[in-house]
Amino acid sequence: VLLRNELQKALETNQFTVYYQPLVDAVSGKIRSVEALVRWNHPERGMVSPGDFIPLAESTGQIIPLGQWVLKHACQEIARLNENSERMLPVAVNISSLQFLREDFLANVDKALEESGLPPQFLELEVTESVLLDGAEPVIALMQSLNKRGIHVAIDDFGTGFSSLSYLRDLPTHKVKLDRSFINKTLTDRRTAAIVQGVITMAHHMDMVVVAEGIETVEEQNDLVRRNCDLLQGYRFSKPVPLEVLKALPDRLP
Ligand code: G
Ligand code: G
Ligand code: MN
Ligand code: NA
Repeated sequence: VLLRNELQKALETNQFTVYYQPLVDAVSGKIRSVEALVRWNHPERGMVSPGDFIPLAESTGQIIPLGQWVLKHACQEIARLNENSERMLPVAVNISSLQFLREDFLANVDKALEESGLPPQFLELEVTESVLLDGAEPVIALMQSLNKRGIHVAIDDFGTGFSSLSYLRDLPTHKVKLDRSFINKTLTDRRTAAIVQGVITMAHHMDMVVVAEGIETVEEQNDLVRRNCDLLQGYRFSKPVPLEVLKALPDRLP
């Protein structure tokens, strides 16, 4: 397959880069953390979105070296950013279920932290509910080990997988990210609004932080603030941007 070979070449010749998207405090608009999002800077096609190559990388296994590269690179860039700034930002890295469930994952996380000097409290991992496909026990054990190091795990795209309330109860996680497919329907669909409000209330009763993804308008922002959502992320505040642009963002958005 051409793309598979291209992906291999891209890994060997460093065609990937990491963009960062801020998460802001719902009340103050202050930037609280950033999410690392990989981009493929393809020699002919330009910036290729991960939606177009992550599924391929997952099917070929190339997600393992790619995911490890993103983890290492994001830790290094954010560690350096934090060294040279009074603003200390944690970085959240998306981890494929395949990568998360590998035996060497924890060792690779430790290595990325050690090599970069990023304190573990400044790393967060985002996993989706699909990580639970083969059972919750190994996932719970790994999250406990990560938590012991001070590394938090967030449930990404929450509500789109096979969300089970018992998973939400049993996983030692501190953050849920409501998928953007809910956020852009909250204003127009009562049933969506009920789910969003219900998840926020439930998560707060479990001492979890709730993030709304895909906030694009001030109306969506106001609605989620009114519903007591903790953190907001989306084009309304900033697109994912290169490190240089991130550096220049003001402390408060928009
Ligand atoms: O940045 P964008 O919205 O195009 O990302 C599309 C999808 O790719 C999202 O679901 C996002 O979680 C995923 N993604 C982005 N970067 C990474 C990464 O480094 N690793 C993994 N596993 N997924 C990523
Ligand atoms: O699955 P995950 O949540 O990691 O995906 C994040 C993806 O969502 C990224 O590809 C990012 O580019 C995209 N994204 C971030 N903010 C917005 C937004 O406000 N609107 C839309 N449509 N996409 C967004
Ligand atoms: Mn994510
Ligand atoms: Na998401």
